Amino acid sequence: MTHPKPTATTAFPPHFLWGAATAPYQIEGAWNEDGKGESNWDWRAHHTSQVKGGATGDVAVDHYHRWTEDVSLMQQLGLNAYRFGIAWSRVQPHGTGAWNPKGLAFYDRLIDALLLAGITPLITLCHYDIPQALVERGGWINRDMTQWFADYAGAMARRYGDRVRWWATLNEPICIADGFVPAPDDPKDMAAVQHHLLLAHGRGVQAIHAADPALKVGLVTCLWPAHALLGAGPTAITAKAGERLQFAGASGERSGNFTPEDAVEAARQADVAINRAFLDPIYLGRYPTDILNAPVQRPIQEGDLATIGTRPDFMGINYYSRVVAAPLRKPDGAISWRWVGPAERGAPHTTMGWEIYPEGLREIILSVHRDYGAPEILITENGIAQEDQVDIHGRIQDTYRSEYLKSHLEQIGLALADGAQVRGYCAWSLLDNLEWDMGWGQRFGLIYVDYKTLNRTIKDSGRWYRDLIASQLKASHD
Ligand code: IFM
Repeated sequence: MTHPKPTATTAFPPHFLWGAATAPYQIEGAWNEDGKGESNWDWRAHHTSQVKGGATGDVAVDHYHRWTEDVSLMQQLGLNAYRFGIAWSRVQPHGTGAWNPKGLAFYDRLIDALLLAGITPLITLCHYDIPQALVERGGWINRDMTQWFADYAGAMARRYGDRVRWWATLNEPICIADGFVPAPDDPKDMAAVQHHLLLAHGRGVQAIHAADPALKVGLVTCLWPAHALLGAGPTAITAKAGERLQFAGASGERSGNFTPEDAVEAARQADVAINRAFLDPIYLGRYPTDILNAPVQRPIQEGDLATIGTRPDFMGINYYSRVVAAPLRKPDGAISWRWVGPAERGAPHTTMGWEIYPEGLREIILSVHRDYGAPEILITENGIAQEDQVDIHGRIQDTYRSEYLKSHLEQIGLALADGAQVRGYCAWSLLDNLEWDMGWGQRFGLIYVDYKTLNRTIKDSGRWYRDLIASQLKASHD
């Protein structure tokens, strides 16, 4: 099997961060060790049947005990950056009140070892998990949560800010809102959660800057360029949200009960719901009109938008795919949208059911560059889940993963050439890990983990990434 050559088309800037990312619940394990409190994810795995196959993060991939080996693997990959999360319930078991010295010390040790290995640490403060004690007080539905989060963020910045410069407040608020509120089906609660997440982010930025204005703080969102589906089947044409329909004969032609303009409107709505609902308030200080006109109002109080609009120092983008939207008709005749997955369109996709669409990365980078004042950008996650096989020699020949990473890095190279301020890239993920409700079935790692023995093996894609990093760093020093 041949792997792509370890070169991306463009030379990346000299101080580019070449990293990999993880999240605490997905890798740490030790769910109740050394004074750690229960998190919402511990509770979910223990008390519901929502996680596939009854999987839990009780042991996860045992990073809590194997972190020295994992740092050494990062060195073997030649990473100069590592994005990881702090499990809030490990450092402050109840989310307010007493701190847990052993939990705090764990991250001290990890940070110090990373620095010693020449690896820049990037911290995420909330990668979905929060202390269960806070869920019992209403979680993200409760406005007080925004202050509890800010207090936690400030404390972490005071503790680790002497050694860690890059801070992400929340990972993917859309997923936190969709999956983790106690009453996810209640639109009023959902509106409150979405607003409180943004407010928590804004207060978090302020708390971290109060600890040290030199720290770089941002929000991590999962951005999906939204395209309109025009027609049916594998040959269906797609158009970008907001794009004028320029192709011959498209405008005005009907597909079923819908016109192409209806499809473009569907894509515009998808773009608002997935991307702009989070980015507009932060970068423009206002919610999109669709959200302000929605039947269920967000509980916005005076001053909230100014807080949410506190300009972050960077934008963290997780990129996996695009959304292709088709129009739906609401009972009142208005258009709404539905996601048309790649399987339905016959497009290539991963085992997550996500279309492989590297061009969307350049598109989304350039659209945020244009629409939000050329922010500094970190690609905080990008990767592919596939069914990796270990061959008889113990090797994982995951050419598809190297190809995936290469094709996406090429798009970053093109965006850089167009002037975008991309500062770094983190592959998702360093290690195979627990994919939330999907359990153990989705392997995203550069490093294979045998879930029985917990042994780690660098996959061929990890070696490919290592060679790419080495050649890029060499080129930038020559
Ligand atoms: O595993 C997740 C990660 O925790 C958040 N971003 C998407 C990844 C793949 O689903």
